[in-house]
Amino acid sequence: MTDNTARRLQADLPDLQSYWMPFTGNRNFKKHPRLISRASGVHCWTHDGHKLLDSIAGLWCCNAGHCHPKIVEAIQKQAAVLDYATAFQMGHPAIFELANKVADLAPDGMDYVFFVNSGSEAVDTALKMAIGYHRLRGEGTRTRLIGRERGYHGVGFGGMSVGGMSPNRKMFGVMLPGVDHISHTHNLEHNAYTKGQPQWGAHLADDLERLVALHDASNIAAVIVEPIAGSTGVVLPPKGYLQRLREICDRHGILLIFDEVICAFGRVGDSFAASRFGVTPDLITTAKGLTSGTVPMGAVIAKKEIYDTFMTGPEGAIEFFHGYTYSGHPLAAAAGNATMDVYREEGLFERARSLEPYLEDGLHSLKGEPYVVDIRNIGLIGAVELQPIEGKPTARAMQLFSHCFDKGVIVRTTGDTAAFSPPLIIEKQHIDQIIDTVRAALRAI
Ligand code: PXG
Ligand code: PLP
Repeated sequence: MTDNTARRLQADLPDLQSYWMPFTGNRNFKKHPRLISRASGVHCWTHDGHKLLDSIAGLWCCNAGHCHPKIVEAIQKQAAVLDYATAFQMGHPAIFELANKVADLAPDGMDYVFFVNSGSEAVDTALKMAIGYHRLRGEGTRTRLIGRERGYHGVGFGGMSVGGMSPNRKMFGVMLPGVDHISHTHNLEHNAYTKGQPQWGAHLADDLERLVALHDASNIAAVIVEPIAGSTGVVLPPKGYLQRLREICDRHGILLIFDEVICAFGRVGDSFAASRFGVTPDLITTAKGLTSGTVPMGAVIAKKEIYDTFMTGPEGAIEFFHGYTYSGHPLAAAAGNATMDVYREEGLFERARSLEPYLEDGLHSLKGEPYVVDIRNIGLIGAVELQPIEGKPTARAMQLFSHCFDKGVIVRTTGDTAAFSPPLIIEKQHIDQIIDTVRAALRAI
């Protein structure tokens, strides 16, 4: 009997063999499985009954908390009434309703919503919209796409190409041609331990001018950035940075895309980071909190001018040759509608904003603990960056993860940074538990 079989029998696990797991060390995991079998509110439980405080809301997505009864009920009802309807030349009521709700939350003038099934699909969709928009306006040379170093825009060929995290790119060849990157804004020397947005770094937006000078604006379709970079370990925009990017884009006729897959729906104490920072992009990509993580769904929110530009040509003709079999799926639509209602009824965006100082104080109280080199936060997003173990990048953060997991708290690590993005229903006592557990872990590892 292998170790794995022994464990499985002991804990009544399924056979783990055939599942090729995403973004996972498969062989290691299958030797030491961690299966989540149940969740409720801010907690989840492993297959063998270990209770965990979920400090990352699943993966930045379960903003309304796990298994919210209203969302569960809406999905159950929808499944019994309409399981599927094609989105191509057809529709169903719930998806129109959801589009209106999302457009109502979006910044003024961003009135149109295109549904997809994930953040990666949202990004690839937005990039295609940007290129198509310029072509329809007679500027077909604008095909280049600009991303940012350390950016994460999902795993499709488009998102990976504009993305800037090298492990996600290095295996996969030449990617999309005509892509370039501006520099990232992470800088410990100037900005370590800043609460909220750093003061230093707005000028880094000027790196876009360098690429405009190199490629010429007439060849550039769009710039895509995460207003707050999440996956790379939480990087906040310096004060004035996003405004400056907006100005440069306007000056050169370049579309600005905000990838708000993690920032939207209350995570930053507002409906979108665009609203919180007072900068309106041309396109917003989102997913995750759109259904509070319950049913896969993403969306691209477009300015009226972009939608209107597509609404030309003979009536009856398809305007945008793009879409997915599951675009606007009824179960996702039902989940999305219920999620928007819960956010409003429970005032969860305001709740996130009001808890921000408490999380901020808790996180920054970890300054001076072993290995801590920086702490960053905004809304209900936090990060604690650790000094890597010499020659073993990521190992320190993995030790922290394992220690916290054993003590009942899930934290997310990326590189040597621990990230926090709890459900917006979190209470102060849970924040205390997260901070206490991380503090004890730092002293123990
Ligand atoms: N854009 C951004 C900004 C994201 O954060 C995606 C696109 C892709 O979404 P999908 O739904 O295709 O995964 C994301 C996803 C992490 C982590 O560790 C974050 C994400 C995915 C996996 C891990 O922080 N965000
Ligand atoms: N591959 C094949 C052979 C298909 O028929 C389809 C959709 O019909 C796809 C890929 C795309 O699948 P989806 O629409 O779910 O993205």
